[in-house]
Amino acid sequence: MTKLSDWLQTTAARQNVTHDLTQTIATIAAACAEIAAILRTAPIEGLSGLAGATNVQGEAQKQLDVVSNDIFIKHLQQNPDISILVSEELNQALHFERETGAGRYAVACDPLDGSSNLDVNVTVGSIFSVLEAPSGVRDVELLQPGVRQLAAGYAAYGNSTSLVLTFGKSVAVFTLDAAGEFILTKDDVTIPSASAEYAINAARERFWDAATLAYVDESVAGETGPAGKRYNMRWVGSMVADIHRILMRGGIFLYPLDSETLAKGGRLRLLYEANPMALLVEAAGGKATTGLGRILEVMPANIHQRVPVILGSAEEVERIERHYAVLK
Ligand code: AHM
Ligand code: MG
Repeated sequence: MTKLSDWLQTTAARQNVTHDLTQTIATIAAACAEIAAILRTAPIEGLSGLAGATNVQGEAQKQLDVVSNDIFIKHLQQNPDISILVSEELNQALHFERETGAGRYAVACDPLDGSSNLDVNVTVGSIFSVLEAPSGVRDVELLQPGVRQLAAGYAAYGNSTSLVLTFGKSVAVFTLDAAGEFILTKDDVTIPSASAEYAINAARERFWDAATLAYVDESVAGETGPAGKRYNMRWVGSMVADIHRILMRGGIFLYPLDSETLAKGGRLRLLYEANPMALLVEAAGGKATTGLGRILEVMPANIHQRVPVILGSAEEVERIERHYAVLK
């Protein structure tokens, strides 16, 4: 049985990861373990409702969105190596007071993604990304393309709590035990390059572009169509749950740019949704694209920037990329 703390030590040595960075991950993991514990009994505590506020995205905040965000703040501010927090629930980046020279890292997170699934007891998650922010004070340092992420991951609060981590080279999965300790349960995750499962909100078909329409038409056509095999469609509506399935057994996740999200640049957020998932998927041998280019190379213009997201099994991503190439 390998504990997260032991794994972080050996990985630090093997992958050239600094002690400070592994401690930053340990801090985030502690926040996720606390969120997992609160979710388990939230309906009994009366924490299932709306918080009565709207976040910067214009979305109604759930009480648990606010609670999870507060838990991230509480844990991160205790770690002197972290100077900045970007959160889906905070309009502005939050700067922690640090002594000069401390606080090399910035954390971007969605403290509780998929929170519309809370009422129905379906998997939700926390997504996070760690960036270098040497000055610790300048927001412009947060506007880095995803290739510069030092680490990324998510916690999936499902029938068990999984913590999925990468420092950019490989992907490891940990499971939270009854004592609140994360135990390594899968190392070196590889996404199968071929798959016959796709995930998209199909009710948005009327907004789709030609590439998405062509990709889905081919998939629906099954074994007699150009894709030559029968597909299944799965859509949890929690990005963490959909991506976790894809990391474990392959598939493709699509939230493409469509006529309704065009003005905003997409639906999902670059810094704390798309980039961490893209880093994980690429580290596991998959691909992650906006349709027109690699997600990890998109230069953010602001901390809450949105982006089209298509990621998963390499062969499936390449199939839709061929349709986008025709459109270019
Ligand atoms: P959220 O950050 O407000 O929870 O929204 C993100 C979620 C993702 O988890 C999920 O993939 C997507 O929104 C679902 O979108 P839709 O409502 O179109 O199905
Ligand atoms: Mg969210």
